[in-house]
Amino acid sequence: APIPTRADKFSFGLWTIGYNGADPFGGPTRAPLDVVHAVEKLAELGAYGLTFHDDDLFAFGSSDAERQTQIDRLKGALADTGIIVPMVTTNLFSAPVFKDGGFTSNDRAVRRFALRKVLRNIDLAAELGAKTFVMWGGREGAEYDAAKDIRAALERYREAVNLLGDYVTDKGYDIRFAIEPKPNEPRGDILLPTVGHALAFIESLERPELVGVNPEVGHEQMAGLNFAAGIAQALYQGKLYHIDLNGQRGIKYDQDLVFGHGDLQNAFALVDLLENGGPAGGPAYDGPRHFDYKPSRTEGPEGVWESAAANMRTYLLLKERAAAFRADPEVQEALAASRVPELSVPTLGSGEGYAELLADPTAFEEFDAGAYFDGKGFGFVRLQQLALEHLLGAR
Ligand code: GLT
Ligand code: MN
Ligand code: MN
Ligand code: MN
Repeated sequence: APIPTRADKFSFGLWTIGYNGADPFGGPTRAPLDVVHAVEKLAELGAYGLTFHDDDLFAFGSSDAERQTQIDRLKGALADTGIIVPMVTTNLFSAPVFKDGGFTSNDRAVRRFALRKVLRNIDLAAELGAKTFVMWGGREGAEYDAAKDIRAALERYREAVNLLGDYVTDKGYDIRFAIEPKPNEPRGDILLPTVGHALAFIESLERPELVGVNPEVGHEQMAGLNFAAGIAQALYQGKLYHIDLNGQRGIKYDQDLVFGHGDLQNAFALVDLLENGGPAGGPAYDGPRHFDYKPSRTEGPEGVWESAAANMRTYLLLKERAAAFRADPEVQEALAASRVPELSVPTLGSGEGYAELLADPTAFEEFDAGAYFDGKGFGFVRLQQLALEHLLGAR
């Protein structure tokens, strides 16, 4: 069985392993998790990184001294274990003041406070060497159509992200931003609900090169979308700056299950894409494999670490199965029979434009679509069954 190592770049949010099991219907089932213990356990299990929100490390409203104590304790644990902080994010959702959002609250004073909270945390991110700053705007949204001027809210979102771009540029920080989409929850509707919405928004920014996406498996699946396909487009657009791996079973509340404990076939396709989808067949993404899951509320402290290990183990098992899939000569033959590689051949010949296409009778006048098709299929079902059999370990 595969053993996770630092080279696998597995990271965890402090809020994930630190989730105490509270939900909208009941209180916590686990005691608070100390950051030093969290770092030690992650190192022991083979992870390489810890990520956090400001409020995960020091409670909202902490004094400067309390804040510094926790930062120093984290730094000590990092130095002792070699764990790094690849990503930092800001909590603009837990404190009651953010009930109508941070960057896009109707209340201007809240928006100014939110920006200050983020700027302060960007300084901490830079101090800890984080290269990515995630922005999940969970409260940026509304329940009621008349309550939010969506175009004004997007303009305020843009104003905020542009300001953050100015800040890291002027400070010379080596930090890029990653917007994390989610369709709903906690808001009835959240702004930038899917990867596609976020990608379009990013192009409207003053420094689009500083901003990419941090897609989460469950969030796209809550919108009924194909996660692996969304990741492929984010990669195609050069915008996959970070990723949140977890599991989700269909269109319902955000489950944050262990990676693979949801749509396993899509998880297989995702790992295959990340690990084997590069130009030469190697990795298409070299950033952190970040788990944003919640240890189930039914688990005690040992279940927290079992579930943390399960995320990494499942990823590595899928990586093994995906490698076997790619290496199987029958798969290669089936891919060719399905003409998958042919899609990479440009539709027009070199130097061809519409005039040449219009002048080519074989493309249209002489093309007998009925005879050409003649009942032949693409063989995609066979290909999918081969993938499934590799996933099941049957080949
Ligand atoms: C929150 C959310 C996650 C985000 C985190 C980053 S916090 O738990 O549900 O999906 O990634 O702010
Ligand atoms: Mn989630
Ligand atoms: Mn979450
Ligand atoms: Mn997430």
